[in-house]
Amino acid sequence: WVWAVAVFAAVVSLAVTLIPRAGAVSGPGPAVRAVPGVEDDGADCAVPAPGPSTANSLLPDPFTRLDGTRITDRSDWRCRRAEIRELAERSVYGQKPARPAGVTGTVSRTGITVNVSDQGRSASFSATVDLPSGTGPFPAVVVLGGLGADTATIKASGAAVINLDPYALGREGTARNNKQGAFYSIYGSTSSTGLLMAWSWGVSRIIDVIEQSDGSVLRADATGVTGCSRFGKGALAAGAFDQRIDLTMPIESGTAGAPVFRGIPGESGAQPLSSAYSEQPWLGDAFGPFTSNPNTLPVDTHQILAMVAPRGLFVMENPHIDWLGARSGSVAALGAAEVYRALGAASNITYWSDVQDGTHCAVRPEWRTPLQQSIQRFLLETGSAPGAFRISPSKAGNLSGWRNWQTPTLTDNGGTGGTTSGTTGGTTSGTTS
Ligand code: MCU
Repeated sequence: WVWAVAVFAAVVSLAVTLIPRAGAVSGPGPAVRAVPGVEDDGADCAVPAPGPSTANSLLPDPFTRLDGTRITDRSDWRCRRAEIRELAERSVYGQKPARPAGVTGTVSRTGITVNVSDQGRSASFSATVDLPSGTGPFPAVVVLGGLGADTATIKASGAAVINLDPYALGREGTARNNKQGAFYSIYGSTSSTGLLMAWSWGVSRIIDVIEQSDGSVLRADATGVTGCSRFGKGALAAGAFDQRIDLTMPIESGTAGAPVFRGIPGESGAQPLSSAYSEQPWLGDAFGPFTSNPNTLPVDTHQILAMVAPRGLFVMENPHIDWLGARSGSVAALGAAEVYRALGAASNITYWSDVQDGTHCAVRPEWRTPLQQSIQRFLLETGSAPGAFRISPSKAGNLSGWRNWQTPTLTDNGGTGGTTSGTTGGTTSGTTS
């Protein structure tokens, strides 16, 4: 029924909120390129077994480790991220298996095929490729589920579009104990891993195949991911759990996407946690107990967004449909922006909910320029990131009411965790356009 709501949603937006990016560094910033070939760049980190989590009505501190100490250097983020990853897998999404032993496939100018074998089982899936004009090789943006992505702008900006049907990886409409699709053909129909992580795993396997190709069509070192609505939830999971993805762009993702879980019960009209958990098996089975009490979650989505840091992140939201929880979405992005700021990469996160058209998953003129800038910056390494926070006044959350931690000033002795050489990050201020 969210579609029906969209039709009646207000289309006149209010005045613009522009939050200047105070605290952004100037001069050479951190590298923003993902580590080539490293999906889980914290696999070597010693992550202690998390203890039982205590109730916390505020957002957990992204900078405090499981052992209670706080990170002090930007390079510490890599292993702190590994802790957040572990908590997010255990409590929110379910486990993402390590890269399987057997991944093969083909990349052509029109499509990608993927064959995976692991644990004695195998499965295949495919995606279509839509190249921009020019000769290539091209960077690529994986579009999950087709909905809402501005593929014309993606291509006009110089990136290929890889259209992936998420349901090939994990179908909807099945019971939690009978999950279906390529992921579950390998890991079992009773896997406790939810559909969002199955979709995310599919994106990772596509990148594996691009890496193995001769590189004449698509560049493996310049990939993005996007999707709208349920596929926006999946796009966020893809970018958070694969450090090879340079640009993550969830659109109107709603509950189980960007919005902080802790904010949902108090946000009028937002899709309840129990509804998102039961509508489809998007979330992992382990999320069940938290639907009635998100305060006991050991993580929240500000940290899941921050797993993307310092890579490119462009969060798009729709303030006209209450169901989409955009106020809680703004709180998540503001919380994640604190991590970006601490890493000296403040301009690598953009949040934009100040849009006119209330239609769910519409292609919007407001997002065209920041989309183009994001592709150019993070996939083609030209120009500068939008680095904007354009929060609709009608759905503007307040981070200060949601935290009791302060953002540390991190030293920069060990490089920024999780990235290698490449372009420099951060420009100084947000956009006013
Ligand atoms: C925002 O994403 C979902 C939402 O969680 C569902 O409740 C609704 O049915 O569908 C939305 C969606 O995916 O729309 C395409």
